[in-house]
Amino acid sequence: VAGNFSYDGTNGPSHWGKEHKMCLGKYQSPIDIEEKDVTTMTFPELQFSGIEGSHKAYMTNNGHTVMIQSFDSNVPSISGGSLNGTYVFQQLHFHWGQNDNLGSEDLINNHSFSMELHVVFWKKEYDSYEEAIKRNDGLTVLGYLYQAMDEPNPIFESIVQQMPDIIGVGSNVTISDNNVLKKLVAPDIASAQNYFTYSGSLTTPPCLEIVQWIDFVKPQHISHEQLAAFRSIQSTDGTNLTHNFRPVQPLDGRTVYRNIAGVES
Ligand code: 1SD
Ligand code: ZN
Repeated sequence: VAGNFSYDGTNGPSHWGKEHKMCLGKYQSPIDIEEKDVTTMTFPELQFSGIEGSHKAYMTNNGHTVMIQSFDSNVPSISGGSLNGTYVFQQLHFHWGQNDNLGSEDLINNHSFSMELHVVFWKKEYDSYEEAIKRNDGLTVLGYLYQAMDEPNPIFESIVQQMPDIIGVGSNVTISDNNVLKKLVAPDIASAQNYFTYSGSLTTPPCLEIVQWIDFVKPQHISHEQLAAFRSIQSTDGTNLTHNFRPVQPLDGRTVYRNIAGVES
């Protein structure tokens, strides 16, 4: 069962392929992005809609990560960029490491960042997330990198403050800050067009190869203390979820593009 995977031991990443053959596929994520090897490209503008304004959101400990979902009628979506069509927000979640020197899933020039945020979207044309994951262009995930520093990042305030409420696997809490989604997802306008993009997979079983990855180049920050709160939640195997990143997978001939924003007319 997908629910049984973990990040160590006999259910760890090197064993996922036994039950989930796709985890052994050729177009897996994460990858190491080597800047010297990327192909520059000018894609149409990546567009965000339904991000401004507030969203009622709640967060869950699903045993593998801290996940945030929303049932608000104001549903975020994205289009443009390297995408063909409109993609609708499903959920966001985080990946982190046992210390501040690692934790991101994708690496840049073999450098790990301390944490990575994934914002998962499904292709609207397929009517639902469940249908979309059956299609090879079903999902797109936005990746945001965070480097640990001394200074706290105010966008994580409510999440960190409410983390004690989701220590147990399966527990959830309504997030007190109705702007949390907007703060996490809306990248500042200058950085939103500065991204790497490539075709890959879910980074967790069943590792479906259906994801257009869009990784923003410019890292943001989080404090050491804020990051420590993420490591305090429990995992499916009963221990603290101290780390939840998959090691990088072979690129195997795939092209990674970097968007170079065109001159506005
Ligand atoms: O790890 C997540 C997994 O929890 C689930 O959200 C899946 C999409 O449904 O995506 C993967 S990931 O590839 O975004 N890490
Ligand atoms: Zn993820």
